Amino acid sequence: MQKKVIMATNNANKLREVREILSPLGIEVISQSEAGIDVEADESGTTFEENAVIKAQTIFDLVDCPVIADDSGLCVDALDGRPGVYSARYAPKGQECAKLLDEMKDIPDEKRTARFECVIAYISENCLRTVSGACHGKIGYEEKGTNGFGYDPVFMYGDRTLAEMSAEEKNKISHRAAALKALYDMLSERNGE
Ligand code: ITT
Repeated sequence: MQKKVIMATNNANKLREVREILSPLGIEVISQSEAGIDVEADESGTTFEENAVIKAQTIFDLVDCPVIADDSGLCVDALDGRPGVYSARYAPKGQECAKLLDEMKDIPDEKRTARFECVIAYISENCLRTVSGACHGKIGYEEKGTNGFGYDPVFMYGDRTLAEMSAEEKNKISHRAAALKALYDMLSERNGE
């Protein structure tokens, strides 16, 4: 894997987590804003994979460096996989957990299963790859914890929410960590071919 990549995102929390995971592996992650790019890709896809590729391609067309993009979201079984690819648009920022808890107020414990999914797209001059990762848990009954972002305060992993975990703990078990590990493994193998 190249030692420097640009990350196509406007989400500072994602950027932070990707850096926390990739820096110890010797990979420098430059944000699109640090690269001087101020664009918002049109996330018109209906799958995480489509949107991850759209975001990465939009930035790759403007730079001379490998690009990664993360498309991710929360899929709740009792809601037939919603909010899924629409997780960022489900409610105004900061209100997503309250809205989800309200929508799930009558759902019994055994039906509160959910998963975070993440697809990472990687594009370089001669390569376009996607990898995915998931993190399985349950939706709790109240917001707990102040770490993380998005739906972390209501996503139970064991007996704690992701927002109650340290960054280090979350980065061992998260959907994003799993996808990035798959990416690193795949690109390391490819370099060794
Ligand atoms: P970019 O497209 O600029 O990367 P975004 O926030 O719009 O940023 P997505 O379209 O992929 O990104 O939407 C992902 C949403 O899913 C995100 O805004 C959160 O609401 C939720 N999400 C994804 N990963 C999460 C995580 O680790 N913890 C909590 N919520 C998460």
